[in-house]
Amino acid sequence: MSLIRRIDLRAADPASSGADYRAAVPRADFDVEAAVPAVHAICEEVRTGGLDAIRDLGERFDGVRVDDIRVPVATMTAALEQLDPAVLAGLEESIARLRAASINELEADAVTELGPGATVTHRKVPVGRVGLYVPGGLAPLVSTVVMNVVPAQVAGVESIALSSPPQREYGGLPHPTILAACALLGVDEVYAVGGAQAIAMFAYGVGPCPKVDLVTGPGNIYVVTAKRILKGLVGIDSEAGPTEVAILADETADPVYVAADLVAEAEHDPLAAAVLVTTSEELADAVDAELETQVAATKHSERVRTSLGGSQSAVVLVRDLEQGLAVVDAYASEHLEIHTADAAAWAARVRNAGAIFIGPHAPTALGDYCAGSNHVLPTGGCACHSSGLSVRAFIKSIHVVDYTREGLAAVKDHVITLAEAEDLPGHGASVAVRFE
Ligand code: HSO
Repeated sequence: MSLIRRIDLRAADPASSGADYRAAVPRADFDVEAAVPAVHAICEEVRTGGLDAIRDLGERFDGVRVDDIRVPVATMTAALEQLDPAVLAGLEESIARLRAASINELEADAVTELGPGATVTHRKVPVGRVGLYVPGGLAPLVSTVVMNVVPAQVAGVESIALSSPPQREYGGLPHPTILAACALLGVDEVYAVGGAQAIAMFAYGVGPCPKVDLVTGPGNIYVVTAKRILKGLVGIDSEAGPTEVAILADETADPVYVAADLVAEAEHDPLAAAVLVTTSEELADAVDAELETQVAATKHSERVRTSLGGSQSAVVLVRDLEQGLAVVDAYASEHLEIHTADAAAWAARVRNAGAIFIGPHAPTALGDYCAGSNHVLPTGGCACHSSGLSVRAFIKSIHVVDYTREGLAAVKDHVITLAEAEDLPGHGASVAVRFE
């Protein structure tokens, strides 16, 4: 009996739709709507109870009451001084690569001359203040500090606050590696607040934390639900749920690599999804066998078993790579690896994925830390409409309209006619009056 279930789509109707394929490869139960009442209550508690409510909620959910939720800068500096030099070197490389790719992403203002004396500019302006969330959870995701902070800094955000859950074993502070990364990046406004209460703190502005304009970062179901509830009051990036990888592979793929990448994904979370879509039954069998060995040897074996054994993970057999492409496109995975001959050509045809990893030497773990891409990516199928975190998430544009009398004269009759068509004569009059 294999660790991961098998779904055979080779005989599926050639006219199968994206919806058919999405139904065939379901995701883990991550019911944000069901969590709304509980999370709404938490947000209300924070809104009405302020700092005391945050302390109470920390005690209830994180098992530690924190009096001073803002982490002293000296504590972060000390964490950086004590950081393992190898970890420091890794963080520096990760920051340098992401920063280089982020700088390259910056866009100039878009200026359009529409005629004499008629100019419209989309002026790119960074958000003023952001709240970045870094989960504690099953692992201290220090890399998530980098992935949130670097694009915000490159975008030119002036005020950056970061929050991460208080840890009982560290006296109510976030994990020291997370604090060290904040110090390394020059982020000095850090809060020991986790979960939905952190998002509510950012959105309402509570205690020492002034309200932010935008919240970004991944989190558990409470964090995601709080983002959904508070969206509008603050901007959000995407709703990042349980992490997932889809691997599209043919007979040229190396089963050892494929299995290792499935295990790496499953290591995150019992709800993580690891999906292999392949044209090769031989590869599927070899990956099954490899998983037996690798899962037994891996540190978080129980968690990996739960994830691989869950209904959200599967080995999917397809009749050809065209069908495989249709399946992975419908699935719209957070991470998509392509292990086929001509992997780059197949990658070029993908419409829906948070990030694509091409060929045998671009495992998802590279993107998690050091590729220069971002690892905060759309999950749960949201890659069909959303993008991963990037500089763009921290920049908005202002439409600047600069017309002279001559420029206005050229379109005044159209404005007046359109205003009349909408039965808004005052609009037309506001233009006509300038020419009387
Ligand atoms: N794979 C996670 C990010 C991460 N992995 C952090 C390791 N550390 C979501 O993309």
